[in-house]
Amino acid sequence: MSFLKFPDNFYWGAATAAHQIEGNNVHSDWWVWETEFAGKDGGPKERSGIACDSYNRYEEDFTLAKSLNHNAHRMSIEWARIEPQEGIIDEREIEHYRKVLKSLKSKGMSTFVTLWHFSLPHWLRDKKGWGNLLTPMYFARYSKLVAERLGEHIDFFITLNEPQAYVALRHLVKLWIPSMKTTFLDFLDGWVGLIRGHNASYKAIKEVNPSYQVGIVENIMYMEPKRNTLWNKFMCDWRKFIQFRLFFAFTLKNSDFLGVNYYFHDVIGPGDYFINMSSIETTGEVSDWGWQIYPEGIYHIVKELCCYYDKPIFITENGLADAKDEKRESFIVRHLYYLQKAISEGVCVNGYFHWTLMDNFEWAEGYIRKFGLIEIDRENNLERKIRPSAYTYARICKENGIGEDLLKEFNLE
Ligand code: GCO
Repeated sequence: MSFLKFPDNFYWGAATAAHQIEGNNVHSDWWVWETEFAGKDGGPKERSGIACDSYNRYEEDFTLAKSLNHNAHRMSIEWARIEPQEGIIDEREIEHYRKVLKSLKSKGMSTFVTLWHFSLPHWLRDKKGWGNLLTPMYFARYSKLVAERLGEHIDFFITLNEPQAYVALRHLVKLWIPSMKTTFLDFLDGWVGLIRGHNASYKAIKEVNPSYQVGIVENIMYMEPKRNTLWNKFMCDWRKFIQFRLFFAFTLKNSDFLGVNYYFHDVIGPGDYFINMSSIETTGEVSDWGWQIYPEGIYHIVKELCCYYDKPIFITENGLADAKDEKRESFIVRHLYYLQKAISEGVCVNGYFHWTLMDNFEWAEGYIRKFGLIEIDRENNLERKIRPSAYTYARICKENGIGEDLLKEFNLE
């Protein structure tokens, strides 16, 4: 097989989220939860603390990303910094993010900016977060502000990151910022709030400038029936319906593009009515976190999304926990091989963002999960050390395709 080319002007980069890398996100609900419960029952394993100190070291981070040939970068703006108290805007933080975005732009990198990546301003938590009927309006107000003040430096707006995963992990699994009092109603309230939040945010950004590109990011598992029986296939469709199709049905007309985070392969049996951690595949080759590595899944999901929704797609996250960097290179090459295959069959995918640029704070897990193209040495002043796999990815970004030697090395004939 010869060189596999990606479309011209393809966006290549890595994705990050503010709370996971910036450090000292003191006005957010996550920070307050960590402060109260880290290391205890119902709390995260540890506190985020200074994280990667990217709030101060962003220039260094972007210089590294640029040196690895990334031509785009996905980051998030922290609502809790911009609006630390209800209705009070911190101008210094707006100026901070202006510098951050300008730094990317000055390096010739396109900017993909998520407005909400899981953490909320703490004042909103006291008002039940997304469960409050007014939260979509607050979110639209903040979105409008970002669009007005910083929009000139933003190429793609992402309203929400993985809303479905968030409400499920908070209110059903009760892993993230859990509350003893949480009921199924809170789950539904949060879910509806996030749908309304996306739609209100989209409209607010478009009012500022109708040409701004605005989309949403969902976690899409590759789901397939355990056996090819009618019931299993039906269950599989049902699971897709509740996991993302229903959400998309309410938000699609207000999305210029779809962002896909791909991590999981799920095999659905006759009784798997709802997400069931045990059906998520953990067999065969797995990451440090035990998640199955299933590159072919990316092909199937973008093919399906393309024919269902007919919207441009970006892979906004895809990666693995791999502290020793033993599997990352093959992970990247093989996922990109299948992505290119879908593109060559006509699927409109315009970019790929690896999760993540550097090791960071994983929501309930703390620092144990090493997803970075770059290692962060936490014992040594957060020193950034590029992992070998990052260079292979850098080569693919530079050549805008996968070389013949890599295809041979990973038996992708
Ligand atoms: C999510 C997020 C990321 C995670 C990543 C690894 O999906 O939870 O978007 O913030 O860190 O997916 O779990």
